[in-house]
Amino acid sequence: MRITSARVIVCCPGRNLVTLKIETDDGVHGLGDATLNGREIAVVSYLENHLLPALIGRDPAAIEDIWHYAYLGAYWRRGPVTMTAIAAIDVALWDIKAKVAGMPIYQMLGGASRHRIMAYGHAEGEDIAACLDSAQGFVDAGYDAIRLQCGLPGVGTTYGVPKDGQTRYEPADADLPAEHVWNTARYLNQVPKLFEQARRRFGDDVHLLHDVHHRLTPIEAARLGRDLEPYHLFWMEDSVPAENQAAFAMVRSHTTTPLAVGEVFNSIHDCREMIQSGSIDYIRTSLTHAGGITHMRRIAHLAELHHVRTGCHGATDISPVGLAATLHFDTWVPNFGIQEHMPHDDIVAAVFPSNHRFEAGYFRVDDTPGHGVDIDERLAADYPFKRASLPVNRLEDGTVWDW
Ligand code: KDG
Ligand code: MG
Repeated sequence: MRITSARVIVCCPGRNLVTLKIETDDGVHGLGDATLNGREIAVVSYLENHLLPALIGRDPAAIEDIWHYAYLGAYWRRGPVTMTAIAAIDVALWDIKAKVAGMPIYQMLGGASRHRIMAYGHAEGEDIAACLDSAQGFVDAGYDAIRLQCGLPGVGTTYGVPKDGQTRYEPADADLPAEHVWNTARYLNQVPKLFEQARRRFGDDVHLLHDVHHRLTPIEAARLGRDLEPYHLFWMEDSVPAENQAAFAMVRSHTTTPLAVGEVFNSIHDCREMIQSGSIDYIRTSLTHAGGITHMRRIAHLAELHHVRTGCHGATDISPVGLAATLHFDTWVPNFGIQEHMPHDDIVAAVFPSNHRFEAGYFRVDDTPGHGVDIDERLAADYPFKRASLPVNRLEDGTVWDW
């Protein structure tokens, strides 16, 4: 079997999504997710100009060889653009291999370790009361895990909180970056109150999560972790920017609140030190941004040695193709922790037909051979690319800050 064509499909059914389609002379095709939110066209160019021409004529079954050909062959290693492009090829090739074998991808990986996948939903609100009301909807729907994000008094919109008058905060829709304002002191005072009230209202049986979104210094994160200890969080995510992996050891030394990190990582080298030093509890790398199934397996195996569990990134910038591949990974991976869930709009689901099921806070993976998601190219063509930027944060004095 040989690869006869490899092309990128960019569409914007409410948000930009980039899909790689690899076709073979046997008529089997595979799809991979190549979406890098806010930097989509950089990956398209990397694929079209550098990687795809070299795929034509190759054996699609040689996944490991093609992975290393793309990774080592660039000379310039790692980085989100490179690793998203490689991930798209990798997932498309796993899709082809599993279709040829007549199996769902999780069977190719070693079979199911679980029959359902626990996911957490996003509760959000402009203030604590609104956030708790939003969380109530998830409790009533049967979710066992909920992420809570709320606005700060006197501070405009912030990550994870809907913009004025809107019902949700995603996707980013500004042509050029919107600017948000950030106030660490108010945040550090507000978040423990949110979780105190959440525990009082929902009791101890629901898992509660929070995303700091990289906005604290290590000692501030240590304080927040300590202040949250009475409320037994499932995790505190991205508490500090992680370019300095040693910062996590410092946070860890001060608190028993479990730590999660990794959605912006793109290789095992970005998390090796913090995994090996026992500084984190959950690794959140995504297949879409960290080299596909082939590389995520390596990260998961390293994590397993150090009691670190997975918690794959699953915001709506992971397309239904990326999400489906992740669900197969989650079904197989022995050290699974949790899966993030943000529902895609109906129109996205129409462009990417799939039979994977989501009910009452749990995914159940469908057994269609491959990863089980296709693309309706004619419908996708009705939604052309639209530039959209993630926001930028500034402190109240104008200093640019982590968003
Ligand atoms: O593209 C950026 C989003 O994926 C990110 O902001 C979402 O932090 C996020 C999360 O935990 O889902
Ligand atoms: Mg996050």
